[in-house]
Amino acid sequence: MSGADSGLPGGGVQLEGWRHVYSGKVRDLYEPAAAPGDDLTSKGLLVVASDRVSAFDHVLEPGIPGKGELLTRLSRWWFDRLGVANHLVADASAYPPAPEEVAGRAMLVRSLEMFPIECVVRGYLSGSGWKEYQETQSVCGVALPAGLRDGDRLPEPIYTPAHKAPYGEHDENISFEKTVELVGADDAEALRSLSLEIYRTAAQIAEARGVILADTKFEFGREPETGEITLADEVLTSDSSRYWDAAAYDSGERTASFDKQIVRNWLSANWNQQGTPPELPPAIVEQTVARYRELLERLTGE
Ligand code: Q0Z
Repeated sequence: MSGADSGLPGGGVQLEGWRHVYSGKVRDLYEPAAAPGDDLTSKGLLVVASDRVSAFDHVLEPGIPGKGELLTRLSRWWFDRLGVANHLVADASAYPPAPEEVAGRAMLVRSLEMFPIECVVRGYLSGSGWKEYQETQSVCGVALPAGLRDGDRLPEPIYTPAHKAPYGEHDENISFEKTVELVGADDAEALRSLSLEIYRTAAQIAEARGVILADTKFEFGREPETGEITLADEVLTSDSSRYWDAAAYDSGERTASFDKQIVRNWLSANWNQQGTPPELPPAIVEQTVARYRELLERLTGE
């Protein structure tokens, strides 16, 4: 998406009452457009999920209509079920209203002191975990049994943190010991045990609905007033997680994730990964929306 399309570099749009702070590849972050030092509004942020989709490090054209709303609904559904402190603001009355154009894909959240760690948990070997395993028979310093294949279930879920890289750079897998250096032993241990606990809870809920949660990434922050470690960002969406259909998995399929796999497959077949990626054809866009919708329906029954 270009600045000319949206009015802001990075894809965000201008929202009345809010100031654009930052855009990731697919989401935009805003703060209340109040005078600095305004006590009521200085503690909240608006996280807006767009319909943008990225693959192979490019944001693609066109977007996936409804993606932002489907993923926001999924995040909220999970936050409600996890039983851990999270960053959602319950009473929004002190804040500017979320504008109509982002209603349904915006979350009003408390501003936390974020930890610089992506808290990844893997129950299955896939993606960068599979890559690292083939080279070292371990992932992020966690030793694994020999002979595992791509897509295999792990003996037990493992915590494989990554160091958050600046925008545009790749996160780097790190050892648990490195997270101790970054945030101290107490917080490093708390982040690991919270992450494993939330993964187990979520994987069990998904499994009961015929969905495998292969892996996922959490982000945590500290509540400035209480010091409480708090689950933040989006949670357990198909952008932050790898979900598989359990029936397909059991019949030997190892790659049909509930996300933009259709987009990746089409791009692999139609682009040599040089220069600007081609526009996605309407059929690919439609199949991808349907896949995101099916995941939401399978999990939530909505
Ligand atoms: C999340 C991100 C983007 C959305 C900052 N509760 C919080 N407190 C402080 N910071 C954050 C949060 Cl969620 C925070 N991100 C990642 C980027 C849109 C979220 F462009 N960055």
